[in-house]
Amino acid sequence: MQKAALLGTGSLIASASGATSRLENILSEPDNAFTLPALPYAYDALEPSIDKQTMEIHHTKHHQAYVNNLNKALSDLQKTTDKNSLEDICKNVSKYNTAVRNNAGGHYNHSLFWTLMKPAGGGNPAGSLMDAINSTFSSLENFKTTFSDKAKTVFGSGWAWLVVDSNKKLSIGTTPNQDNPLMDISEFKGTPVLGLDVWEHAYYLKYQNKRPDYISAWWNVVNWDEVSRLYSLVIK
Ligand code: MN3
Repeated sequence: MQKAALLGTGSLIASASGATSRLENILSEPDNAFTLPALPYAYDALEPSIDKQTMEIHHTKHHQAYVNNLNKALSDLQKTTDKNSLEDICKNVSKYNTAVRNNAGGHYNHSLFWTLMKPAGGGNPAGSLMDAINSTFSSLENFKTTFSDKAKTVFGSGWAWLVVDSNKKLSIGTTPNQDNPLMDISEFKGTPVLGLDVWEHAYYLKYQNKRPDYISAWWNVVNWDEVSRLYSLVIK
């Protein structure tokens, strides 16, 4: 029964190497019809850190709604000659209305978020990212504590981020709602390499009001390989 149910959602699940899962493919998708990217793992793959029901609702309902509402908001603008990528829209979001801002952010943030997790994740980053974390934050433990503290204190809904800033330095910050550090309107700017969704919809079914417990458990599913890969792309 479990297996049949999983197979039934097969179209939403691609292999980790699937082209649709790569963030850069999603970022360069033209704006005439954004689509929900496949999850690179099954809905129950991040158990027990993140439960199956939360993952399924988060992906098929919340993320799908951002995609649908972004397409609707862009078609309402009737800019039929524009084929801006998701990255272009985020970087120039001040030229758009609130519906585009909220839903382009929602689509970008979640597309990134799924790729930053994997079953049996956690552990340590490798190579140049680990060196940069050590030199910027003294140690991985200190980095995780600082990042977690930022995530815990986001008031209401929002995201915590590790970005590479304009000086190619690592920096930790937060954004409200579905804003992100790529956006020209954001006070906190940079290219995200790690992001954590601290909206209640990301954790409430399992953790209720205990956001710190969700954050602690999330470190066990962080996909450091992908964070390191994104970091390498930004600093090269
Ligand atoms: Mn979310």
